[in-house]
Amino acid sequence: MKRIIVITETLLGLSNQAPSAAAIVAKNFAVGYTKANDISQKSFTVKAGEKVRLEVNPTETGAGCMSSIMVPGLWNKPEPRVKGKKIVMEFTPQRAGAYKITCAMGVPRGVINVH
Ligand SMILES: [Cu+2]
Repeated sequence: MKRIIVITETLLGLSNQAPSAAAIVAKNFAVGYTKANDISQKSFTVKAGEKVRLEVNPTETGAGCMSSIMVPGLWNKPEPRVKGKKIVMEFTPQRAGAYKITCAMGVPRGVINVH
C-alpha cells in the first residue's frame, strides 16, 4: 500500500508535500456506460483503507432501471446516468466485503470486492 501511495504522489507532483493519506486516491477506475452493455467493467478489487475513485462516463443516457448508479454501503447516493455527464464516486472502504453496484432500486449490475 505504501508503494502505491508514493507512486501516486510522484505522478501528482506532490512528493515534497506532507503525505495526506486521506487525500490520495490509491485505486482509480474509469469506466464507460452504454444501455446495451451497462458499465464497461463490472468487477473491481480494492483494499480496505485505500481511497477509491470510480468514474463512470456515460455515452448514452440510461432509462428506467438503468438510469442511475450507486454502491450501497460505499456510495449511497444514486447518481443519474446522463449522456456526456461524468459521474465521480470517491470513497474509502473500511471493511472487507462484496459491495454490489446497483441502480437506485437495488438491482445488482456489478461488484466491488474489498479485501
Ligand atoms: Cu433499477
